[in-house]
Amino acid sequence: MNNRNVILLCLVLVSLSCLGIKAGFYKNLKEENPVFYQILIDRFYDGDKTNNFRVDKSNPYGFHGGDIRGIYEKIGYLSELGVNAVILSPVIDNVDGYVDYNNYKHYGYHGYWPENFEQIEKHFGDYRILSRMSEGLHKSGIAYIQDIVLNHSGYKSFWEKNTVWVRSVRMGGCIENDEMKQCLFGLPDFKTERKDVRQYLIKVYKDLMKKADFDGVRIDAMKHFGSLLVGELKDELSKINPDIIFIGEYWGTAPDSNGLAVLSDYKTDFLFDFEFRDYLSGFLRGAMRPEVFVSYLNKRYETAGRSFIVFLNNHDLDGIITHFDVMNEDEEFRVLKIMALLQFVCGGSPLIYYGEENGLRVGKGIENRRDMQFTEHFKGIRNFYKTLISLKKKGALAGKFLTEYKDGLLYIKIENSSGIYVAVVNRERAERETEINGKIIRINGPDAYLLRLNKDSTEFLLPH
Ligand SMILES: [Ca+2]
Ligand SMILES: [Ca+2]
Ligand SMILES: [Ca+2]
Repeated sequence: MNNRNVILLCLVLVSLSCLGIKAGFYKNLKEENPVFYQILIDRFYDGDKTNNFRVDKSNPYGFHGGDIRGIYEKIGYLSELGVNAVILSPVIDNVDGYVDYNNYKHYGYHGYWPENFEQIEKHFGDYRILSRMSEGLHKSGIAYIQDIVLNHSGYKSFWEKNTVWVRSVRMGGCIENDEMKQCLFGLPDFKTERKDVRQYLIKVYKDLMKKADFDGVRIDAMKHFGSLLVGELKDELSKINPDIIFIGEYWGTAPDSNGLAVLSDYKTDFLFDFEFRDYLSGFLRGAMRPEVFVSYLNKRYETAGRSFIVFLNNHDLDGIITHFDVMNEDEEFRVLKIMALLQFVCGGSPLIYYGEENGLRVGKGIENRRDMQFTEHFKGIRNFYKTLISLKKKGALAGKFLTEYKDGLLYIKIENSSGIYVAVVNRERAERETEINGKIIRINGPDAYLLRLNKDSTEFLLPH
């Protein structure tokens, strides 16, 4: 590019940013190889002690103090990790009260029990800090995806009294054998079959988008209100940003079952792959025959494309590590690394659940929503993740894909213009030996390596 063109380009970029239009980094999420990072705001980082009313860290179902200011302060951490986009738990006001259940007071710290859709939850901050955080993320080249609730309001919210717009367990109207009209977990359900209800919900999120400047949405529980509302919302939000990203949460989707049908019905850019983690742990535990896993992986790669978000853990499921028998620390670390490697090479778009990059243990039940730990539980795990993230972003982990199982080892080979990459996995405790590209490699299982095959050498990308 000559100097004149550089100056012209700079002028274009400057004027775009003056107009408040970002130079399109979030477009990469649709077109390239994004890595997502999911955050439960209350459990991430407490950046503002002044909003810590009723915070009780001894209650696993209560508020723990994390807030939007905390995320703002940790942008440097996220940027260094290298993720492309963060998905934040809902920010709108939730019911103040609690539900007494199993001797614990359950609060709306997770954000899925909305009350006032036109306010930010006071425990998390206000519009000012939200917009500052958004700007900070954008400056670091990180897209901001907001999780939004459209299906229901919180328990005992003021919405219950509005029987024209809402059906509820207390006021009646729930139709339990109808996925769209049931009261999910007993929560008051919006009558989204009504146009005025849809218009209201679209308006509040359009207003939120104008204030928060998010680049995409995670649509919570969309199976329970259907594609009409999702489509109308997309039309409206696209008027503000035509490149807006839609991620649909539709329980149970997977590329080789109902995933493609849901993708075409709902026209979202991404869906979650709810199946991968069970295949993965099944194979690694020895509960699944290697041929089954191999044929699953090969078929999955063909159908998943980039549209399926592949995750090991989230806030709704027991941690994948709980699928395994108890292991010692060293073995657990190696199993975590194998799972992360397979997650990044299997195709689709990987999502890191906060803390995984540090080995934060995701356990059973409420133990899947632990407080973030910014230090490593296993030394070296974060660098392992950083390498995977950087390879994924460069496009090195996509291309011609072939899996096979030979002599007790799983091989995944990926070929693209940047080279040939091979992941080798030994799921057993016994040591295995193999020859790749003229080099003898020994793997003491369970463990995995990622190699790049060069013309005259074999390079170990992982472990370092
Ligand atoms: Ca706080
Ligand atoms: Ca509240
Ligand atoms: Ca519903």
